[in-house]
Amino acid sequence: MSHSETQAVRTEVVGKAGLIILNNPPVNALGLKLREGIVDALSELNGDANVEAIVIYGEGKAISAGADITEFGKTPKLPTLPEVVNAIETSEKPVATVLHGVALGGGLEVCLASHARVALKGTLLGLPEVTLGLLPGAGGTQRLTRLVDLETAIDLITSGRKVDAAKALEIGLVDQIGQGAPRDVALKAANDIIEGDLKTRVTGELTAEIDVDVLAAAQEKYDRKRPKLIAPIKAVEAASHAAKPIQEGAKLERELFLELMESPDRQGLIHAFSAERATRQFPEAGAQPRACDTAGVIGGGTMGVGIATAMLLAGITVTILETSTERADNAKAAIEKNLASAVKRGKLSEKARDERLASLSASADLTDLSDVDVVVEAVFEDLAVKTEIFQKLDKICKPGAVLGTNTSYLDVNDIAAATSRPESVVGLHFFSPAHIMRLLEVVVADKTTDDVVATALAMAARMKKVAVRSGVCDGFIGNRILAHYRKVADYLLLDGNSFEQVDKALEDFGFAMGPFAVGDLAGLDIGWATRKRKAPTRPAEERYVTIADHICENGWFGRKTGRGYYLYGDSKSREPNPDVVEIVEQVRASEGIEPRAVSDEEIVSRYMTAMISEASRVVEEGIALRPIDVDAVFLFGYGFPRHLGGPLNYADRVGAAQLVAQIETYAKEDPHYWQVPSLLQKLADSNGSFADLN
Ligand code: T1G
Repeated sequence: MSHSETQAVRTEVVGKAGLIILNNPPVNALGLKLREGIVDALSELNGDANVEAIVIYGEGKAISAGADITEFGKTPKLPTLPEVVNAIETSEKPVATVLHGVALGGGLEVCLASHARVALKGTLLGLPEVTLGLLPGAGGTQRLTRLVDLETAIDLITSGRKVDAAKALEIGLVDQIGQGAPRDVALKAANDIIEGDLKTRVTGELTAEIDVDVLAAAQEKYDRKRPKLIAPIKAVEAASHAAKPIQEGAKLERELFLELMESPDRQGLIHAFSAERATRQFPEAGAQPRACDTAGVIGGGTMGVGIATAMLLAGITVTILETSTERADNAKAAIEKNLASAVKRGKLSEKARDERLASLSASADLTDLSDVDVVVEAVFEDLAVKTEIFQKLDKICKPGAVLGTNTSYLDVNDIAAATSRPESVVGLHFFSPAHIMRLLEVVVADKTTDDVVATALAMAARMKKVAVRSGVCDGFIGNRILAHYRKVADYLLLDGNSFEQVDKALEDFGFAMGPFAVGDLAGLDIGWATRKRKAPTRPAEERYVTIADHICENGWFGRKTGRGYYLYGDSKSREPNPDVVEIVEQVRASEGIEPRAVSDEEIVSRYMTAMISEASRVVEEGIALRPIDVDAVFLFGYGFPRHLGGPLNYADRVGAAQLVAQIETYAKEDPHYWQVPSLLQKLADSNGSFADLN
C-alpha cells in the first residue's frame, strides 16, 4: 500500500516482520479509513513472501478506543468491524497485536481476533459497550469467553469495567507484557513468533466453557437492577452463544448488537458521552489560560475541604485558609482523610498521596495567598462576608491571580465589583462532595475576561471535572432549574400523593433517589434557608407549600438529625416519619384540600415537564450555551438517569407539542406556575427539537 493512500494505516516490512501501523488521532477510533486500511494491509502482507509474522500496533495515545462513536446511528460503510476482525483471525500468516494506552470496545475485539496479544505495562483493556447502551458487536462476547473464564468474561462484558495489563495477563486475556515503545515491542513480538517464543493460536477455534448457572445469575442480577437497562441483559444472551461455532455465535451476537443500536438507551447513553465532552466548547476556550499551578482555598468547611482535595488530586499546590490556625489545621486533617480514602479506594498510590500532602499547607493569614495563581473562596453564603474577603484579596493577591468564588447563587457581578480587577473574578460552582462530583459550573460574569474563563476550563480539565459554562442568575443553571421543578413535588404532596409514592415513582423512572429522600440527605435546613431568603420577593400569586417549613420548625432536617420525611434509625429500610404524615394531613385540612393522588405516570410527567420548562428558559436566556449543557449539568451534578441523556434530550422524546399540551392542561389549576416557555412554543410550532440547538 502506498503511504500516500491512507495515512490512517500504513505497512512496513522489517526483515520477516510485517508491521501494520494505526494512526488515526486522537484515539485510533476504528472509522472507515482504519477498517479499510487494516483489511488492505493484511492482504498486502499475506501476499509478501518475505513476511513470516504480522504485527498490528498503534501510534499516538492508544492502540484503539474502539469503534468510531461518531458513526453510530448511520449506515456502516463496508468493511464492517466484524469483517475486519474476521480478516485478522483468518489471516494465513500469524497476526499479533501490541496493546498500549487503551484497548477498548472494538479496539479490544481487534486484538482478541489476533493470534497473540502483547500489552505494554499500564495498558487498560475493556469492553465498555454496555455503558453506551450496546454490547461488543465484533465478536467480543464470543472470543473473550474463549480466552478467560465465563464469570470474569461476563463481569467485564456487562460492567464495562477496565482491567490493566497485569490483570489481563493473569486472567489469560493477553499473552505477554511488553517493555518499550509499541514499535519495538511489535518487532520483538514478530521475532518471538518466528522463533517460537511467542505461541500463537486462533481464538475462534478455542472452546468456551459455558456454565448456565453463571449465565442465569447474571441475567437475574440485571433483571433486578434499577434502572433496568437492556444492554447488559442482551450481552449475557450474546455470551450464551459462545459454545457455538464462532461464525454462528458472532452472527447471533451481531443481531443483538444491531437491535441495541436502535434502542433509546443507546441514544441516551451516547448523548451523555457527547455531553461530557461537548460542554468544553466554551466561546472563550481558545484564549491563552493563565497559570493554575498554585491555589488558595478560603474556607475549611465541607466545600472548601472538598475543593482543596480535588485540586490536590489534580497536582495543584494548595493553601487552605481558615479564620484560625486551629480551624486551618482541622481543615488540613479533613483533607488528609479524603486523600487516605482515595488511597483505600485505589484511586491514589501511597507515594502520590505523600507528594500531594507535601504540597498542602494550612494558614490563618490571608497574606499567605499573595503569590498563588488562583484563589477559590468557599465561605458562608453571605454577600457582605464575600465582598469583604474579595476586597482584601484585591490588595493581597499578585497581579493576574484568578479570583474564584464558589457561591451557589449570589450575583458574581456584585462580588467582582468589590475588587479593582473584576476581569479576574469568575464563579467556580463546585458540587458537594467537591472531590467526587464531576460537575463544575463556570459562572462568567459581565467583566470576566476570556483568559480567566480559559483558566477555569484548564483547571477543570486537570481536576477531570465536567465544566459547564453558566451566565449569572439566581442558582445559575442547575439550582435555578431545581428550585423550579422541586415545587412540583411539594404540590403533589399537598394535593394528595404521599411523599413515599412521589419518591418511588421518580426512582422507578430512573433517579437514584426521589426528591424527598434527596432533601433528607442534603439537609432540609438548606431548602428552608433558601425559601426564607426568597420569601420577600416571592410573587403573591405563587402557590406556597408550608409542609417542609413545619418539618424544619421541629428541628427535623433529615438524616443528620435522624429524621426528616423518613426515619433514619439503624434499619436500612426507609421508614416514613409518622409525624410528617400527620403534618401533611394537618396542612391539607387547614387549606381545605380534598386529597387526590395522581398516578405514578402523572407524577413523572409533571415533574419532568416542570424541569424541562425551566431548562428551556435557561437556554433561551443564554444562561446555558446549549441544551446539551443543561443535560450535562443534570447528568453530572443531579443524578439524572444517564440512559435518558439529560432533561432536554429526554424532552425530545416527549416532543415539544406534547409538552406544551401538558403545561396547558396543568395551567388550568395553577396558571402562575405552569406557563409555556416561548422557546418550547417555538419548537412546538416548528416541529423542532432541542437537539437542533446543540
Ligand atoms: N470514537 C470516536 N471518538 C472518540 C472515541 C471513540 N470511540 N473515544 C474517544 N473519542 C474522542 C472524544 O470524543 C474526544 O474528542 C477525544 O477522542 C479524546 O477523548 C463494535 C460498537 C479513550 C478513555 O466506549 O472512554 O467499540 O472532544 O476527551 O479523557 O463492539 O475517550 O477531543 O473532539 O475522552 O483521555 C467503545 C470511549 C466504542 C471508549 C480517552 N469505546 N472513549 O479518554 O479523552 S463502541 C468506548 C473513552 C464499540 C464495538 C463497539 C475515552 C478514552 P474531542 P477524551 P480521555
